Parts: sequence; structure tokens; C-alpha cells
Amino acid sequence: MATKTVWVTGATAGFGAASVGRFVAGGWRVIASGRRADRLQQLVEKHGAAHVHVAAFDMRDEAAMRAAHATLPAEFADIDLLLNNAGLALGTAPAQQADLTQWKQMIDTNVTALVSITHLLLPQLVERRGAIINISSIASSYAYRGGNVYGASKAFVTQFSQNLRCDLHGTGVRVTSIEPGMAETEFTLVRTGGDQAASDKLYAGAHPITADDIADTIWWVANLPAHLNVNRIEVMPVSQSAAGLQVHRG
Ligand code: NDP
Ligand code: 8X3
Repeated sequence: MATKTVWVTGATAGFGAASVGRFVAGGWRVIASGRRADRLQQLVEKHGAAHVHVAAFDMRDEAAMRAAHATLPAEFADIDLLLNNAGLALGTAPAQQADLTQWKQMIDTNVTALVSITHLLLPQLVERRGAIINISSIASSYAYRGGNVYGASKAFVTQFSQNLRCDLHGTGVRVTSIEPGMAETEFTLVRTGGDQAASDKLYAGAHPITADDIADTIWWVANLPAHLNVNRIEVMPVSQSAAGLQVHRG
């Protein structure tokens, strides 16, 4: 079987870094991108330059994204799978107290950058009958306090995934939205502006999803027979479940 290639965005931590390891172990070539060049270099040192090509750039910089794509080495240029994983939540304040700059950064990263790289790669994904896996979130379906723009950005990702499926009908390109619940990565550290104690407190005793759990889910989706499309996967730790509505009595 020919060696396949996946582009993993957000490969420097969490789900992305775990996915790089999973795909390399499975014999795929991996393009790994993210802002932190030192973390990307560690991936090359760990997995080898024959298996991992890295591209350090900010997903919000469309010119840098295009340059990374245009300068892919020939062995990595034929992309079979786009793993749209790079993303973040910033802040937990209610909307009326939220920071507009943080809202815009979430939209620029989780929405605009995701559609930009998808648009860039779609022609070759169609040509190769490839696949797209978008990392959404349970926050796309379940509203919670402080979820405001983060949840809305992930609702976009979920709906964009389903709309892509319609447009790609007949091309053989598969599209899946994976919607994880609470997972222990750097996610909460980023969301809280580097508050390790807050991150530890959130996950303490909860037995959350791990990055490897999601990498295994992604790997399973990526390797299904070509005639199967998993549209959506919602996955939570057993310790997490949805809980009701709130009522304010004035
Ligand atoms: P991490 O914070 O551990 O990883 C996020 C990754 O996104 C990093 O590699 C980071 O790289 C990258 N990233 C963020 N902003 C940019 C940017 N502007 N340009 C390039 N890369 C960027 O979090 P997770 O692994 O948990 O998150 C991965 C995805 O999963 C996200 O989309 C997140 O919303 C989603 N998710 C997370 C859940 C959780 O509970 N952890 C649950 C559901 C969904 P760098 O900083 O080096 O640029
Ligand atoms: C991350 C999951 O519930 O913290 O997307 O928003 S949640």
C-alpha cells in the first residue's frame, strides 16, 4: 500500500502531538504545523525527518500558510488527510465581561484559519479522494456559561463539516467532525492565560479524556474502509454528562 500523508495542524501539543505519533507509528508521512518551532523540532528529533516535515507558522497568517504549502518537499506534497486540529479557547468570562480581542483570536484561529487551509487543500484532496477530520467540541452542541464565542466557533466547525459533505458528494472525499468533551491537554492552561493550578483543579479526580484517546479516535476514522463516512463523533469521559437548564427568578 502506498504511504499516505496527513497534515496535522496544532501539532505542538495535545491532540495534535499525539496524532503525529499515532500516524507515524502507523506508517504515514506527517506534515506537522504550529507556532512553536522548538516543539516542532522535537517532533522531528523524535520521529525522524523522513517521517515528519514541520512548518512553523501562525495559522492566522494566510500568506505563511500558503508559503508552507508551496514549499512542501516532494515526498510530503501529496496530501491524503487534513486534520484540522489547531484551535483554542480564551477566557471563561460571561459575554458581557469578555475581552473582544480574545473573541476575535478564537474566530480567526478556530474558524477563519480552518476554512483557509481547507480551501487551500481541497483541490488536491478531491484529486486524491482524500479526507478531512475537523476537531470540533461538545461546546458546539451544549451551551455553558463562559462558552460564548468558543462554543459558537466550534458550532461553525461542526456545521461546516456537514456542509462540506454535501458539496463533496460524489468526489469520494470523506469529512468527519470529532467533538470531544473534557480532555486534559494544554487547553485549559491556554484558556486561563497560563494558570496551571486552575488547569489541575479542573481535571483533578475527573479521569478526563487523554490526548492519546483522541489520537486513537482520529486514527480509527482515518483508516475506515473508503466507502464509509463517519459524519460526527461526540466523545466524553464517563465522568462528564450534560446537565439541564438554568432559571433565574427575579
Ligand atoms: P492544546 O492547547 O494542547 O493544543 C492546541 C494546538 O493548537 C497547539 O499545537 C497550538 O500550537 C495550536 N494552535 C493554537 N493557535 C494556533 C495558531 N494561531 N496557529 C497555529 N497553531 C495554533 O489543546 P488541545 O490539544 O486540547 O486542542 C486541540 C483542538 O481540540 C482545539 O481545536 C480545541 O479547541 C479542541 N478541543 C479540545 C478539548 C479539550 O478539552 N482539550 C475538547 C474539545 C475540543 P502553538 O501554540 O504552537 O501554535
Ligand atoms: C473543549 C471542551 O467543554 O471545555 O472544547 O468546552 S469544553
